[in-house]
Amino acid sequence: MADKKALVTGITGQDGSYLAELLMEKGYEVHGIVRRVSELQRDRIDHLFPDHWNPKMKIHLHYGDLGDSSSLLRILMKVQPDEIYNLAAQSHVGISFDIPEYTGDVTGVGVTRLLELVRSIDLPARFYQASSSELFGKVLESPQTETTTFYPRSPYASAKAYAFYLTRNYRESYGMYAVNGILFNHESPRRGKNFVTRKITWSLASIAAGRQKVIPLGNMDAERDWGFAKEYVEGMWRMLQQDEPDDYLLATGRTESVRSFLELCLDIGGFSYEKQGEGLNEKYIDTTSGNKLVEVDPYYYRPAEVDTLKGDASKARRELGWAPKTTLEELATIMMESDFKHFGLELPTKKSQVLSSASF
Ligand code: NAP
Ligand code: G4F
Repeated sequence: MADKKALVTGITGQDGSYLAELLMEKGYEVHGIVRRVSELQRDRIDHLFPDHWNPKMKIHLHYGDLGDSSSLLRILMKVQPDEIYNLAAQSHVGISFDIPEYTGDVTGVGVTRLLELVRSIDLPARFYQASSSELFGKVLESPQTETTTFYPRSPYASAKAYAFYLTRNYRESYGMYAVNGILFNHESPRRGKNFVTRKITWSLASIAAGRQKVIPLGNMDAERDWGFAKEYVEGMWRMLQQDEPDDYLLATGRTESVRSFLELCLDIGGFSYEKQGEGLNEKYIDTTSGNKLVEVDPYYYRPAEVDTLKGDASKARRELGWAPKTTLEELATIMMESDFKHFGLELPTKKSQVLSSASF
């Protein structure tokens, strides 16, 4: 039997790169959609190509854009995928307030383009939509489950809400195997450097290397349910292997504040520090050098904030057999170690030795 074919939009992103690895390990022929950019930067997937990877594995890239139906049609017709993972999006919540129309077009209407093309050409492909815990926004209950009512708080979340309902609507209207994975925040050494966890780990490594002085942060009271991205892509795949299509939530069930994550990383990095002040005057001082390590910069405040998120992934655990394994302490150590390594440094504490042999 021929290998299954998967089409991954957003393959150059954090999740796309881990998912492509997973699918290749499972023997899939993987096709990814990439955008035209002025400078090729495909660091997250460079290692997947045959010269650097097992030559039996298959991966192909196609130029396209979620804003461009004709490119999507051409790719769908050519690839004829068995499974489609729609991970492409303008995925930054804060930036969505600056570019709301573009975010709506790509993150929201982009899903219509894909689903309507799949339907129009009668492609019998299973479809995964990357939905988000941002849908819960100003949360109406805690922990959040698949039945919690949405309360989006940003142009990004509003676009994702549209995409969520459209995916469900195509499943119910046309009998398509189209599912939503409502994923809570998941991080890794491949996380973009303008998301808060990676901003913290990268900046602390940069400070330790003498290349940066201060980390400016926004709302440190915000609380998130952070998991490890590599484990979450396994959940995506499992959602497309069920007898019947359904929507699932993936989360750890543990919530911590941005401030707690920062202090965890300061500890892992071996910094001696003291927190001073409150609100806009809050700062962290390096007690060895006297230098300021962290300050509040209101530039990073959002017009509307998602204060707290905490997911209950019981349904995924029960029906998909999916459960997170990596603790937040392990995740922070993996990320800190990777960023310290980038600057030619080692973590001062040796907590990370067991984790360091694996490839992330
Ligand atoms: P990411 O690192 O920001 O990756 C986004 C991907 O989408 C990149 O490959 C990007 O390409 C691509 N993309 C952006 N605009 C596009 C367009 N117009 N046409 C085609 N491709 C486009 O995001 P991620 O963290 O991997 O997240 C993957 C998906 O899950 C996103 O839809 C995100 O909203 C959703 N999600 C993420 C989380 C999380 O915690 N990570 C949680 C819930 C849901 P370039 O490389 O060219 O920029
Ligand atoms: O790391 P963040 O930018 O992630 P956010 O907004 O939770 O969104 C991420 O997770 C969603 C899942 O819930 C995804 F759907 C979405 O695509 C994305 O991957 O911000 C986390 C929190 C926010 O409350 C933010 O206000 O950290 C706060 N924060 C404080 N200082 C900061 C900063 N966020 C960023 N990006 N940069 C800061 O300096």
